[in-house]
Amino acid sequence: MAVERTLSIIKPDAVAKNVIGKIYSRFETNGLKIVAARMIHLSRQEAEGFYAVHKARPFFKDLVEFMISGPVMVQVLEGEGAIAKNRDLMGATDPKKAEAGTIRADFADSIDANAVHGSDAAETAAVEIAYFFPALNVYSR
Ligand code: RTP
Ligand code: MG
Repeated sequence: MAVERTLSIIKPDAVAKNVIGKIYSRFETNGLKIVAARMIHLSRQEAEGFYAVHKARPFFKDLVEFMISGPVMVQVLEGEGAIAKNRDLMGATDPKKAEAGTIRADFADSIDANAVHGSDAAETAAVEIAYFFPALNVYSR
């Protein structure tokens, strides 16, 4: 399997719960390396731009409000099959439907406050990584 990069965000609910380290540990023990990271409090414009694909959806306004409700931790994860692997570790969008042992099953409260974001395909991963990290600030290792 090819080595890939994916964009991960630890959302405001999980940052507020003080579980950044616990979530990082899941990445590390499952072969995903953190090759870039920064904490940021998104502006409304940044959150709307990031989730622009969902602009027409009924949950868009609530999603943006939630994403700007506090700081988030943004990281690039690198590893074999990183995009699908991160999605597997995250679990289903709705934590009630997420498999036991996944990040969302263990740390998320609701479909709105669901602890983490992960890119869903190679194309979106490339766009999302570029959205937050200039190439020089990603450290392949
Ligand atoms: P994410 O983009 O945050 O990683 O989540 P995802 O791929 O699992 O889900 P996606 O369909 O991309 O939706 C983005 C976020 O919008 C909220 N959402 N609410 N009420 C609803 O039906 C609904 N559907 C989606 C979730 O917070 C989801 O993470
Ligand atoms: Mg998504």
